[in-house]
Amino acid sequence: MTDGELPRALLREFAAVVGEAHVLTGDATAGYAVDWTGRFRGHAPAVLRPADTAEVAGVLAVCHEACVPIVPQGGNTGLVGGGVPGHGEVVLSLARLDRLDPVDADAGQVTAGAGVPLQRVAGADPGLDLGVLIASRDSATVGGAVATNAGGLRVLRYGPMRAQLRGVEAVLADGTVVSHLAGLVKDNTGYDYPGLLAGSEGTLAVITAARIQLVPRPAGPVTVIVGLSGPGEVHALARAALRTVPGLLSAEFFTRAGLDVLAGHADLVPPLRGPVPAFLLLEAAGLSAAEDLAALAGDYPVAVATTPADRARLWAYRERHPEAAGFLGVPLKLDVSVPAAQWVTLATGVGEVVQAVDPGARLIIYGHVADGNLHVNVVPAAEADGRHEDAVFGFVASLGGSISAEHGIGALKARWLPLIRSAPERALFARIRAAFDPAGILNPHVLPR
Ligand code: 2HG
Ligand code: ZN
Repeated sequence: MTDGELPRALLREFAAVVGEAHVLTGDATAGYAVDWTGRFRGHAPAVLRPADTAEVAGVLAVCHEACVPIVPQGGNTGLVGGGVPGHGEVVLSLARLDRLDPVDADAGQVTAGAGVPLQRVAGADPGLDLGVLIASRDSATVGGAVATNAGGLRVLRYGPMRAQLRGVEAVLADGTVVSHLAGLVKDNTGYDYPGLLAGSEGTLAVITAARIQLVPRPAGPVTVIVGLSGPGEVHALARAALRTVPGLLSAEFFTRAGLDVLAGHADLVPPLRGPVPAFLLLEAAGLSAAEDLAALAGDYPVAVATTPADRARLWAYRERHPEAAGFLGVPLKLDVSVPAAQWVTLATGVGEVVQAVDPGARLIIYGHVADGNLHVNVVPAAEADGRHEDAVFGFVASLGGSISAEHGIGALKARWLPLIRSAPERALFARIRAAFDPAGILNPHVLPR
């Protein structure tokens, strides 16, 4: 099915499952058909807003029967067009699956509906926290974070979303519900399908709930921003922090270029005086955090924050970077990673690589240095016809890296997957996908089929 209207009979079947008020058509679908950067725009003949797992199952049974492709959508904060109906798919919004169970204090776990925003999970227990911290946590949802295996600002300490998962409930393409939510820490009873669904980008099943292992809330966190000469010093200091700061939670990087844009458009006064080319934000918790970070920063210029308000002020420099390129135009957001030993080559070389194919392009780089992860935000001057991706992804592949560190393949990167995944690997992906979704109705245009 492509762009156009759905048969009235089908809309009536959907309404019988979710209620007429939750079958949106026409103008009401607009906000669900575009991503927040404005780069990915589509059209949804309908947006369906089920209230619970049974209604999701009912919707999928109808879609399966009628061969109607769907795009599952959570908070719509994705960056690779994976949640946008780019080919006229029906949008299945999981926003109303927002039940958060009481925290299981014995296990330190919680079961959350797919539509629960991550920030609600993080605040569920005063002594516990969610190990995954991302800037879009107020809107990004549990289902989306699992489906994309979200990473973010504390991966060096707690791992990505997959590492927090102790189980999932999901609806298969034909409407069958599978559920494994007991939260057992040890449970070797067959295939780990929750782990497989993490990062599957809505292509294998629709996640309706997740069982999440919470982590102890970090005690007395200290945040510093250190001023450095460039990627070489950033990388060296971050590696030193990994070795010498036991309570390290984050090691984040940004440059003068992004900061200048934020200073001009978002009224952020630079954190350090003087012409500082590169910045390393470190956060650590625990009794010796302040001393450990001070010893590490040595004679470099540094800003230190210990109160929640001051820490939030320092974090804003990093967390507002995803907006920076948007002030200059519609950005391409290329999220790549390389082995640790190649990160400096990537961070210092990527500017030239982009200039070679688009001399007028504006570039802002930042990211999660300890994970080998760089966010390359490009505001193209030349046509965005794939040349920027060709250049950046080709460079990354030559360094042994990945074309998606944490945002997924989505629609944006599908054609470049062969750069880093072999033909036998892709054939295996296709067989797994066909086993889960033989009719090909689940997010058919993300990840190559
Ligand atoms: C971040 O680390 C997010 O801030 C978004 O992954 C990155 O917008 C981006 O390119
Ligand atoms: Zn990131």
